[in-house]
Amino acid sequence: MRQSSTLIPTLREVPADAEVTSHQLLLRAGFMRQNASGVYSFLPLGKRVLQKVEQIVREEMDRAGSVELLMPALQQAELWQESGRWYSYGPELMRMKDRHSREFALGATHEEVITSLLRDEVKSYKRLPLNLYQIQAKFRDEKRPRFGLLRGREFIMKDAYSFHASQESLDQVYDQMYAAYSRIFERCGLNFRAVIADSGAMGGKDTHEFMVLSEIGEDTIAYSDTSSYAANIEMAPVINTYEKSDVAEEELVKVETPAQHTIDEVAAFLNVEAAACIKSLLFKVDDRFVLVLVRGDHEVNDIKVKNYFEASVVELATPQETKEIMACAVGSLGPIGVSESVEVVADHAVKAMVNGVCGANEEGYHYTNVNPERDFKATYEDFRFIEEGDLSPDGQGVIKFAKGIEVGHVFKLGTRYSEAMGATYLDENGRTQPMIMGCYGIGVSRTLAAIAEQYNDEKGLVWPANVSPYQVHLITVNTKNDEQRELGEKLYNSLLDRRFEVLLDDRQERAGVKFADSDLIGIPLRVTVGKRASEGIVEVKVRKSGESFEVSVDQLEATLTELLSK
Ligand code: 9G3
Repeated sequence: MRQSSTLIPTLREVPADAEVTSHQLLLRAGFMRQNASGVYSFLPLGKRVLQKVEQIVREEMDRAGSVELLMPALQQAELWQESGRWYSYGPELMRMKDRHSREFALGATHEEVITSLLRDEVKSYKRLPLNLYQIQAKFRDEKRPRFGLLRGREFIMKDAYSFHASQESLDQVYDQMYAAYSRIFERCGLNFRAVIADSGAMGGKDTHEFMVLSEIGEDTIAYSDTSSYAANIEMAPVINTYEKSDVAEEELVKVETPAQHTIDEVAAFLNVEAAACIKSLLFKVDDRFVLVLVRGDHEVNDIKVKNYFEASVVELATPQETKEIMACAVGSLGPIGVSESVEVVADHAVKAMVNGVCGANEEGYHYTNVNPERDFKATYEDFRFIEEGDLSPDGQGVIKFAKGIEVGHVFKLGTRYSEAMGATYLDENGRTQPMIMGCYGIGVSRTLAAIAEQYNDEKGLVWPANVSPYQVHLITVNTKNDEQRELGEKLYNSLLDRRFEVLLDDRQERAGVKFADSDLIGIPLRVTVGKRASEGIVEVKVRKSGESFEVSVDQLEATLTELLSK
């Protein structure tokens, strides 16, 4: 491609509202432009990188036995009404009406569409398993689009769906897709971890997220410092190793704690550790209220609460609801004397507490010498967030945290959609069964941004060869000089003949501008045709290491091939 005839609008200055490196550089290097909040155009260089990532995804999906198809973005509301999700999703699901006022969703994901297709087209167990995928734009009306392509409202996703007549068959395909995902992210040059995840609203049990390690990642990964254990902090279980101390249980005492509300205030006021206090939070779990207790130095993990109650909505009770239900404000809540209508659950750590402190359910009062089982009843489970230093759930090493960008997510869905939508097959005994499903997503445009986030330096992007928009950036320093211009053209054509991917900078620009743009764009190898063109000598520069050396043109092709194979 000739730069004089393509569109690569590089910028000198850093765009104001771009907060993270990848967003800044993809804008400055002319890979993309924003159309609206969370909505982007991929300019020619960005489109070529997108194509490279998609090609890697296609090769690995085909190898894993997943077959490509293409479903519509326009999804009739009836399908989402059948699955129930028309009602359970809020403003994030983009909806519209057609000219006949019929309702549609803009595809945020395609479980409903693919399940209705299989329902119509597959009737016998002989046709299973099937594994189908697409690469397509998805629409999710994010409340706060941010970080460029990392959280957009229209983005490119590869989404695959598998259908099975048995759990074993699903387990097998799940493992094949898991392996394919590892190969995809390796080939993209990403430093990633597959982490045990929470399946959220999708139901089903096993699910893994593929996380690219990055300081700007929105997710927190809990990983073992000695084993391969890694989990999304949302679901990482905490091992119950608490031992009740044999200290004597003292008499319960009600004490005045005027205007002391937070754990830290109460602990300081009573001169005890936060770990000696019981933190009581009132949650609305679907349509009932639950008081959740954790030790004062721990945090309630609302995802664990949600999963324990198999609820669809778990939210902190509002101050108004708290007052109505507990007859006091948030800062004085406790488990003693709670009305029967409120279920009390507690994290395992609470059970091992002796002579603790808790709210008295009365403004300005707390109890001391609180002893679980003696003073209140509760159901004990794992309800807290795991913390750095906790034992790793696999029993090997201790937990450390890392931030991650989720680029992939694989689920064992089970029959949640096939039952809701009647996607059944006749098994070998002629009995009607719901298909067992898996689904597998990769954020393709998010992967592009994650690569840019991982591969850059102070001068700009530094693309790994596998996904770079071109392999070679060929620069003619002075296009007014006949020898340089002619050698540049000759090399351009001979490299194209040899199937190299070449971007030729044939612009009427100063050398400094050309080199600065080249550093910004980040193509792995640069060939400069300059002063020594008359001697048949060009300069080859490796973008990543900065090393450069002079090469005679008859050695150029071999040199480039050797450098690209590294
Ligand atoms: C929606 C909206 C947002 C959503 C969903 C639905 C996330 C939704 C989960 C998935 C599950 C898998 C197939 C590919 C892999 C991920 N956000 N999810 O279902 F209507 Cl607005 O998308 N789908």
